[in-house]
Amino acid sequence: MSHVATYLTDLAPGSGRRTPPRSRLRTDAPELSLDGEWDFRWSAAGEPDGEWGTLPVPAHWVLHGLRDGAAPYGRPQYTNVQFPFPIDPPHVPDENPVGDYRRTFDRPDWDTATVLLRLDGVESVYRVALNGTEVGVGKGSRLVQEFDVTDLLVPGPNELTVRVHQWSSMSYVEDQDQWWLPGIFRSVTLLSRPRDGLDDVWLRTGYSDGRGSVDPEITGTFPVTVSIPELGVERRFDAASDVTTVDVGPVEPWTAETPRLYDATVSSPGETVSLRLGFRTVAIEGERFLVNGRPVTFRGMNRHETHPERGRVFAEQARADLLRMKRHNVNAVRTSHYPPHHRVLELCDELGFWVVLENDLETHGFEFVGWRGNPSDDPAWEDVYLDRIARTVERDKNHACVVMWSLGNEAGTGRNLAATAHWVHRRDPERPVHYEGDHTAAYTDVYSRMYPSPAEVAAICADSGEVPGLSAVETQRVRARPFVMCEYAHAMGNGPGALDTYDAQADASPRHHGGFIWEWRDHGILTRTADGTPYYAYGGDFGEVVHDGNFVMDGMVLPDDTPTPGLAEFAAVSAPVVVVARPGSLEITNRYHSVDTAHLRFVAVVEDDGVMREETELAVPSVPAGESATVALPAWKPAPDAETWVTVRAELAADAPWAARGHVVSHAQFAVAQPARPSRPPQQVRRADTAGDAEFDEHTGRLRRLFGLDVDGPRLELWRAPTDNDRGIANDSADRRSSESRWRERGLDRLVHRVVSVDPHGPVVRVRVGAANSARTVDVTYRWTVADEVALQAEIVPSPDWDCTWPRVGVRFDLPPQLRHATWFGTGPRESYPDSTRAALVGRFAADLDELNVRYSRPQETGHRAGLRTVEIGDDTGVRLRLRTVSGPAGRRPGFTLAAHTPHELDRARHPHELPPPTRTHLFVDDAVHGLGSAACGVEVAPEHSLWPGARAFGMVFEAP
Ligand code: IPT
Repeated sequence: MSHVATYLTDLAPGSGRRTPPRSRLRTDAPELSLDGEWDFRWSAAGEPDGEWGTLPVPAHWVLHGLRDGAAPYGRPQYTNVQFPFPIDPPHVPDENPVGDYRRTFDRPDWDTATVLLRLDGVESVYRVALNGTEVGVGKGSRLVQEFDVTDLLVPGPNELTVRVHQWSSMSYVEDQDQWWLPGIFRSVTLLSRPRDGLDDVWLRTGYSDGRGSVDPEITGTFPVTVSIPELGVERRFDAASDVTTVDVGPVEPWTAETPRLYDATVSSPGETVSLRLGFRTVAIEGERFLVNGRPVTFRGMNRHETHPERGRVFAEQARADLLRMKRHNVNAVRTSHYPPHHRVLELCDELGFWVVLENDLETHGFEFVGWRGNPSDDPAWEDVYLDRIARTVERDKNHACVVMWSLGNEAGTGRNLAATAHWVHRRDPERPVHYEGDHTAAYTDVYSRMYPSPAEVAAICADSGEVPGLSAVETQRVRARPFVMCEYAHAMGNGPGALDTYDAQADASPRHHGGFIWEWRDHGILTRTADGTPYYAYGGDFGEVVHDGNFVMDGMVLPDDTPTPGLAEFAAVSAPVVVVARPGSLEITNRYHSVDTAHLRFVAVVEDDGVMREETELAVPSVPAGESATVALPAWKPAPDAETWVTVRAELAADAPWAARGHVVSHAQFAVAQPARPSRPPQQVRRADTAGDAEFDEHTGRLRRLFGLDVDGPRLELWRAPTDNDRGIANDSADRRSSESRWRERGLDRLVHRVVSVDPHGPVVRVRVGAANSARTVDVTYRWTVADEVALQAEIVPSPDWDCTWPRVGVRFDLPPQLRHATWFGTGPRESYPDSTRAALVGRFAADLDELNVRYSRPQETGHRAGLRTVEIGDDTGVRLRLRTVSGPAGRRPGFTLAAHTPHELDRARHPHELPPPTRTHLFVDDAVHGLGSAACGVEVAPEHSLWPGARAFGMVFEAP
């Protein structure tokens, strides 16, 4: 006989006084919150028998004290696919942390038929007792569970205990890519269920031809009255058999763009519940996914519940995050990979998002054993699967925002998933079923892929030819369905690239309904080093036996809420209104689902060398959804001695709930003309004095002083601190190696330099660069002209045997560390890389070192700004150095990076706090850089954005301040 409680390993979905799942409703029936400080004791294995302390509910016990570096109750563990225990289903190790919770409450004075105890989320399995009598066992970490405790309550004080186990058989179906965070992490509430109350209410809404409808499904005591005061609707049903669909007359429809909600109430003799109704109809017609008869394109985010201090405990931060999404042109959310806190759905209804609501189900670790024993195809697990999907659908079925149900994530395939699909089809025929693991669309309604290459997307959207990996019949079947990318463009570290490629594909095909970026936020956990330095931890930082490192830091927003450049790129690419501006004309394409452009004003800004000349509001007629219009633009004259750029912005004409008037929704730019640049720098620049302004080392030919500054350089640099994408093996990689490993193999991280010759006339300095035990070389010639100005031309000739891309090709100058400020005319304000250029505009910008570089939780390449014209670099006393680039063939110009650390320093650090204190400011002038790609989980940098070795020449001119 095992000493382990059977509920830890059985395959029942729970037991005891569990009651059937139902909607989450706002009710006038009284409730008693049991949140707050509970008695708590803990054991790393076996029954806790020590002293009782306290712990708040809701909270994860492993996060308790962690922000101060303490860990009284164990530590979080991060794994992606791996199970952090032996794959021995349904068993779990004896080393299974247990938390005992205890609190008392006074029995409320309720005149009530039934009292329910509701637990909104407990990870992973728990047993509840009231006054010493067992109430039941709850399972399904992110699923609400109610228990009937009516006859266990006693007058006066009642003692409630909950024993929570970290691991159980259910851990095998909760293997999502996230931290393992045990504890009662959502609320606990006592609910009075009144006599003659409402057991469940579902007001299914519809919208067609300007009219709304409500199709009620009500269980409870009749008569029941449904009212929607704003629409003058009040319908009484005397019995369940009387309930019929109600035509509510003309309404404004609900969409993600027009989240119009109507307050409604449903009253029985003993209870009134309130709902907020959005009228909309979801349908699939052939290959099209429609809401209110119009196709939807998801420009979405995968959203986990994560907070650096609270973990998956809900925080009102969720609202700020959703507002941030709205401001970045995100119109959809996939609740990866479980139902979120119920407030999130209310917020999505209110703010407007298309939501794909996902079940709490993932068995990904079975992949490591060839899916042998996968619960998804084992009849013994069927009840667990059906129970989970029912609890998911029932709780949130009233939300207008939910337009699709997702059966789960990465759970292989099998009969239990097909059974859950059938269950959803029976229960809610309106909303389509999504599940990516159904690779042949055998039981789901949309065809979903994660991280497809653009080539695969093209094949799916084509009408002939093969779809990789599918038979002819399967190909036909998937092409007959709407296509979505439930995950694409992995936002880990610096990246992803090629967002514009994916966006263009979604635009081009009626079958393609867009996708969801992986993912919205980094999951970093705030903690401290032994010496008290705060930092955001990732996998491995808590001494886990197995872990997946910083794969949990793959969001568009950093743990401290900082939006990444990837998010700015997403916003630019995903603009609901596409603006194409060229001399004389402006073309506007409205990509909204249903709103016209009347809420936007279009503004043209004319700048000469980045200096504002004029700002004009353009007269643009309102463009209906799905249509385009072209309007004439004034003919602006180029400035005689400057670059003139016109930027057209589409901005909010009035405040919206998610952004203020003036918020830019879309932008476009064009150059009025590119006159030849004046050969002389602007007048205020002092002429260089050959003798004193530039001093070179006579042996190395390197600069020692420049305009009185201590400067060392140039030095050819081909290395960048690998990005997470550089480190990843792309799913379309031919040789299954990362860029980083190819680069390191060729020694790009350990180049050494040999001065070949220094000709003092110029000077002209020749240097040969190579790596240990490699015959590959790069010859660099630095041609200086110190006459009226200090000019450098760098010429680069690689030996012909290079066989891998280069991360960058440029030169580095080391400057005094006080030089921390840059003002430049070039692209900005944020960084850009060859496959992530859409957020960058040509203009004049200013930033200091901290703003110029992104503080990724794992340090890596950051901060390249392409197309530099001029930059002024200064310290607190003012500008100390000016540099202008020389335009090369086709007007191309080098880009720049200003950084406090070298690529080698960044490369060596696993966390920002491990970086050495800065000793120099490093200025890189790069003729070219390699793209970003999405290889951390996805595809390689596209060939046209890859940097291949070749001969190049580029120039720059230094000017005195
Ligand atoms: C995919 C998972 O669905 C998601 O949870 C996350 O792990 C993501 O990858 C990577 O961060 S699954 C992967 C095998 C493509």
